[in-house]
Amino acid sequence: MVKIIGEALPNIPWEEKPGGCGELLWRYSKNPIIEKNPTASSARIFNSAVIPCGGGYAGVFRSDHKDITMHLHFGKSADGIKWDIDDEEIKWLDEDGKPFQPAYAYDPRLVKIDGEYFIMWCSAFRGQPTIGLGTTKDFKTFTRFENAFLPFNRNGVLFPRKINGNYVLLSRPSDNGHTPFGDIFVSESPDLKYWGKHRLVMSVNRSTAWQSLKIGAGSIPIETSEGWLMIYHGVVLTCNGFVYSVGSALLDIEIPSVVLYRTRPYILTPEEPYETVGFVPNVCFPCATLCDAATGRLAIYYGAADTYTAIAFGYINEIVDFTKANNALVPGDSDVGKN
Ligand code: BMA
Repeated sequence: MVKIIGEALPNIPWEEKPGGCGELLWRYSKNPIIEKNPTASSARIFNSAVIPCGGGYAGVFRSDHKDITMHLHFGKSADGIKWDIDDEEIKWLDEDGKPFQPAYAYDPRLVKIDGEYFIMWCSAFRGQPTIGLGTTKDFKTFTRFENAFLPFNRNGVLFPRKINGNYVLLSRPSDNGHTPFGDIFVSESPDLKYWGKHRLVMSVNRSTAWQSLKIGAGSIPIETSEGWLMIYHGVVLTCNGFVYSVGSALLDIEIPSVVLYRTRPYILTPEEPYETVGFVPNVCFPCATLCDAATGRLAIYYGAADTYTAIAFGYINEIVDFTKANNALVPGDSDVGKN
């Protein structure tokens, strides 16, 4: 039996698997949970992060404004489904307490470590994409750390605790455009400022087309007795453009650069109209999960077609079992990754 190291979340958003559904994951019947034009300034809210907070939920949302610029907005919810999202973007302060706004900000992730919330996002560093990192204790004052990473990088995802004394962050170095390559790496830091011990975690898998072009970490890894459960996205370039699907992997608990298992098939791929039709068709892009350690229920929050926010449900023990039973490592995955 898979043991989940985490907290109980009895009010997790949840629906049981519909009768007759043979899939590992099933979609919320009222998807999408965030429709087009959700606030006066926002054209589309998607690829966003949520976390339990104060008996309800807090979220940091990617809002593409009606002038098509990318911003982060704060939102709150009693049930994780109906969200009250600020119309104004999050106002950051730098570490000296002076206002600082990134030129653009997108694809946030959110984690709580030792009582403090940390936000990762894709940020502009002199106009080039890299990982932004910031913190808040109360979702009222937000402090942005000075350029945490060099360009070009995306999909920064912190583990939910230190490992062997250091903070650990997954990322996907790449280039400055809609990059045609990208593998997942891991970096360590004693203080969230100085990063090193960079290692390769996981490469694209060219024998499984859905993850053959680039891959990137999705939600915060979940600690289990079988390893860190990592939900990630994989991309294939078709004659009609990119298609973003979702896969799962298990990473070694003590040495997370070692991949123990990863799925050969995807576990979610664009199928529903809100995933296949939108601003960018054929995108399922996971950025967050909610997890009830008591029951193993998992709610995966994903951006759909760069237009909507949607939820898929599953059981962690079933996802772990599926990942093991449908494993396809590529050369290098099971190495420590430091060479
Ligand atoms: C990636 C990121 C995501 C987006 C995806 C599909 O490069 O920019 O934010 O969902 O492309 O457009």
